[in-house]
Amino acid sequence: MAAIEKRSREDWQELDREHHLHPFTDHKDLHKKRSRIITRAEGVYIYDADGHKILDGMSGLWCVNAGYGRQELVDAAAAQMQELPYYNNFFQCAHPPSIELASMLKEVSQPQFNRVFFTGSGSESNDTIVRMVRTYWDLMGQPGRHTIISRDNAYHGSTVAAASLGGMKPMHKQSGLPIPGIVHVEQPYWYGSDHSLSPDEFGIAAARSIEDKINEVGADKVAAFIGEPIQGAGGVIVPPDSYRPEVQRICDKYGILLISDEVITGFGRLGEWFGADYYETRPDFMPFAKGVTSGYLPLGGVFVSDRVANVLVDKAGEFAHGYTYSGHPAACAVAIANLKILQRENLIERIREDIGPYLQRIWATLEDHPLVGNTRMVGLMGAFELVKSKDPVERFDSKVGVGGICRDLFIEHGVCLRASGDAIICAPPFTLSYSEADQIVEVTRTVLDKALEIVKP
Ligand code: PXG
Repeated sequence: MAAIEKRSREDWQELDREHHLHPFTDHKDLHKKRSRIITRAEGVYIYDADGHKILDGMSGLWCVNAGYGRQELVDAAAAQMQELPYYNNFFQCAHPPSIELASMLKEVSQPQFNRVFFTGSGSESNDTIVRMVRTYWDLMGQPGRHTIISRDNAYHGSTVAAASLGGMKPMHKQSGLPIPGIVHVEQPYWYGSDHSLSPDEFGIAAARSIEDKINEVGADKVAAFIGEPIQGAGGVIVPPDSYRPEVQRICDKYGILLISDEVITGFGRLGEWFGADYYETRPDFMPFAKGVTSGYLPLGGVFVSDRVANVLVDKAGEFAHGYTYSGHPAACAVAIANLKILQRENLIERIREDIGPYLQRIWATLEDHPLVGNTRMVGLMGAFELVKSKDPVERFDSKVGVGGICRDLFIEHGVCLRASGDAIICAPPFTLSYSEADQIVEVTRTVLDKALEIVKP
């Protein structure tokens, strides 16, 4: 029996406007336009309250990787809720779903990972890491080693520590962030540079900015470096090939812990289980969330390498940290069922060898459009950059809002993609068919033609 009353779209919009504060939203602006009310979903499509069918090219918020309407995930949640809807993992307790999931996660991750700490979200996972990293160095007898290096335009979540790790200036401005002991270096964004260096030279230089920061802060004070393998919310910033090996070399040289934020890239999006596998790095921590349950229930966590976990286990005594919903049984049961779907349907191989290369190929053809300056896609994680002119690259004035114009046109034409500034982002469910991939690219061409009419001088 549905718990939600059926109302008209207008009623929902009115109640929403009166009572609901949304995440990352300009409410004054929203109140003029009203919310789009999404009521149901199936496969790769979402449906709004007026019955419009929209291809969800963003997998919700980069999370519904197995697609919508998976009865198996619904059944897993319902069965677990009947058996044990809630119990915690505090005070020397555990339950089968959290134990089972922790051991499954060990199987799909790199060999240094034998333990996992559960949270409810990616933000909580990154907050957990800040505390674990600092505790680790305290226990190692180096209590001065508390500084974490991150990057400009990174996104690591919205809690106080996670937003501090992030490099989004507008977020920092709103609440006196970052907290002490978190510093930022440049992002590996070659297309956004002046192109005086080749991509590989630029990748090395961007990685060396980490080394410069280590020398500036003092190597004995730097605890860790955090980075998304590919920045997501920042606009799908794919680093040059030279970048990751150099980052690994620098972390190894100074003994700095490497954190690979896998909240978006984890569980197959790049055609490997994790971004660290794709880039062949050996992180000490991997925060995750989103795709672990395909978003059907909220769950996050942190893979903790033996290097750190053994010290915590042996020396920390009680590590005073945890959440009521750390390892929620229903969420863990859904995660287990979701991982089984990824394995049984070979969805990760499909991204690596089949639908990934297909969408990448047709996505790259968009570069012939006058508005498209640069396309990029790894696995099923891609973007293109809207530019005023291509050579030399000239950007639109931010007042034009070309990204927002395109995003609205996409919705009108039945496809949901996301704008990050003037980058248009695409991260569809792993079940995307060839014809659905064609639909994304065909609609994109229509949208770009219409946007060009609107923004051309
Ligand atoms: N790390 C990364 C790399 C993320 O992308 C988080 C941490 C935080 O996860 P939670 O579960 O606390 O939201 C994220 C989240 C967007 C968008 O518009 C991206 C995220 C969240 C909401 C919107 O691209 N990423």
